[in-house]
Parts: sequence; C-alpha cells; structure tokens
Amino acid sequence: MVAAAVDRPPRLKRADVLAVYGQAFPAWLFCRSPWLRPEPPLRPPGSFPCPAGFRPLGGKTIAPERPREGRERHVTFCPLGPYLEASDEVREALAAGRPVVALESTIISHGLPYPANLDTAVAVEEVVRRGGAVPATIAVIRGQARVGCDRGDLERLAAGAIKASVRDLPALYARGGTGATTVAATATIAAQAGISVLVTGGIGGAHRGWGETLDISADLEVLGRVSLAVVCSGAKAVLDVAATLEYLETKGVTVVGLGTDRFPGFYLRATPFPVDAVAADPTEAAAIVSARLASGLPGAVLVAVPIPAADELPPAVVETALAAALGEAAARGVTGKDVTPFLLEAMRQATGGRSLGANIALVLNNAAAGAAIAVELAKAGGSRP
Ligand code: PSU
Ligand code: MN
Repeated sequence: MVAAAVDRPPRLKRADVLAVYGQAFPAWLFCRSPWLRPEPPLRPPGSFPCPAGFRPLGGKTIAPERPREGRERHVTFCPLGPYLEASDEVREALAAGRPVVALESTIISHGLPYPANLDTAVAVEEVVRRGGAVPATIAVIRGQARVGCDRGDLERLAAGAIKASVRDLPALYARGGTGATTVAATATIAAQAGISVLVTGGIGGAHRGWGETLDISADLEVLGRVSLAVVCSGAKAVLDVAATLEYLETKGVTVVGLGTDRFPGFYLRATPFPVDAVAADPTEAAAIVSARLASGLPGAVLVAVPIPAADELPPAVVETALAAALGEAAARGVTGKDVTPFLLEAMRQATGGRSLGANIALVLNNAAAGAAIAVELAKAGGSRP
C-alpha cells in the first residue's frame, strides 16, 4: 500500500470518507467540497479499521476505476451496518462510480393495483437499464433495507406490504418486518447507500386542510435534509400544491422544471405555480444537482418532469374525479397514511381507469429522465461526487 501524501489529501469517494469518519454525508460533503480542505488530515486509504457498527461492503478491497498515485486501493464500508443489504449489481456499480437509480416501492404496494403494479415495477427497471443506469428498487425485506430488489421481492411487494415511511423503519429493522418504502424512506436509504438519483411518480405533500390536520408528508421534511435528486411529476392534484411548494421553499429544496417553467400537476402537465429553475434537458438538470451535492448544501433537488402530452388527462376529468375522491375520503373519515392510497384508488375508479394509465406513463417517463441524469452525474465523477 502506497501512503497518500499527507499535506495534500486526495479527492475522496464517499466510501472513503465513511471509512475515515464512520458516518455518512456530512463528513463526505465537507471533504468533497472543492472549496474546503479536508480536516483533520486523512490517513492513507486502506489503513482504516472497519468502524464499530459497520461492516465491510461485501468484504472486498476494491480497486478504483482510475487508480491515482497514493490510492491504488480503498475499502468501502456500508453505512447502515447490519440493516443495509445491496444487491451485488448495485454494490459493484456504486463502487465503480457507475450510474444507479433508486426506485421507491410504496407505489408498487399502494399506488397501483395488482397486477399492473408488478408489470410497472419491472417495466420501470427496464427503462432505467435502457437509459444506461442500474435500477435499485428499495424496500425493507425481512428487516433489511434492500437496495436492489430482485424479481421475488417485487412479486412480494406487489402482493402487498405495509407502507413504510421513515418513522416505520426502526420497528421493521428490529422485528425483521417487510415494508414498501415511501419517497421519504427510500430517499433516506438511497442516500445512506450512496445513490444520488431517486425516481418516483409523485411526491407526497401538504394535504388539503393541512392547517387543521397537520397532514404534511414526511417526504417534504426528508427532501429538506437528504442530499440527492428526486425525479417526479410534481405532487398529486389531490394535494394542496401551493402549500406543498411553500413547504419545499421553507426547507430549501431546489425545484427544477425539466423542460417546463411550471410545476407539473401529476395527471396534468402544468399547475399555475412556477419552478425555481428551468433545465432544458437532463444534462442541465444534472449540472444543478451536481452543484448542490458538491457545494455542501444538505437537501434535495426536486426535478419535476411533466407527464407526456399524449398521456395527460383532460383538466375537467381530473376536477370531477378529484371532487368525488375527496368527498368519499371525507365521508369515510380516512386519515393518516391511508389518505394517499385511498385517494389514488378513488381517482382510478372515478376516471374509469384513466388515471391509472396516466400514472404508469408518467413513472416510465420519469425513469428515463432519472437514468439520463444519473448517467450525466456519473460522467462528472461518480454516482455521488
Ligand atoms: N404519489 C403517487 N403514488 C404514490 C405515492 C405518492 O402518485 O404511491 C406514495 C409515495 O410513496 C409517497 C407517499 O412517498 O405516497 C406519500 O405518502 P404520505 O402522504 O402518507 O407521506
Ligand atoms: Mn400523511
């Protein structure tokens, strides 16, 4: 092992920092920022013991793709200790700095009906692959945060699993439970695994009447603290979109419109509300994501992609269906984590299935955009810079 120059530490991969500090991205961001020098000085790569509570990621010593003087080898450590389980494919892609796209699983178990949910989960992964990235569907399977679900996992999730947001993770881990992760939980696990791009259909948000109920999705809170890009088609029309955007602004989330200056409305291509920045293409979006990650700002970039024009629902259809869905939810007294799945199903019935087709189309479209962004980020120096 060649010792690293002590006075001028090498630029590090996130995995190296985990090995040095034994924690996730705050230290990583500090070290990776082009405007800050790492402090304290780093020990030569490869000489760190595995920190307590960590385990070697796959137990391998991995040669980096482009070895530089002083760092022929490094060891990667898993930041989640015993609770993270990445597939071989995902682990190897991350270690080599190849593009990886995380996919949430609540949409499989609660967002779409069986068997369209299974077909969509498989199709979304295929779109990511065709776009040149490795798909990593994330869920908790028997007490492990699995990053890169296999076919059997997808089938199990499609058959039904409990909806798991961040608050639900500890009990699932402790008891060996299985859960379909929301955007909040998926983003948290993805960032811990070192993934920079997450694709979903629509994020959760502030529900209508949030002032009374305080029903504001943990997705928004997590977007304010987890560093990655989340690709979506906006927040569903069932939400209070204006309040959702206000909350994102409070949390410092950067909302980027991909090819649009208006925040998309899920089934509709646009809402009246402006985005913070317009990106003409995935390369421009990736540049904004890369700047956020490299400058040490915590929190996400929300890349909002309008549903393809051919799949957009007529506004009148959405409005009528929405009124019916909201009315039914109120009449039945649906609250808490059941609200989003209930409204999605009610919308499906009220639109005669049209909302389902639109939902699938937009997720596939977002997967292509997410893959393109992940490919651009990887070109710029690794799945996470
Ligand atoms: N939007 C959809 N389909 C979904 C969801 C949102 O169009 O399936 C899911 C996502 O997983 C999101 C979650 O993270 O609902 C938000 O739920 P809640 O509002 O309970 O936080
Ligand atoms: Mn809620």
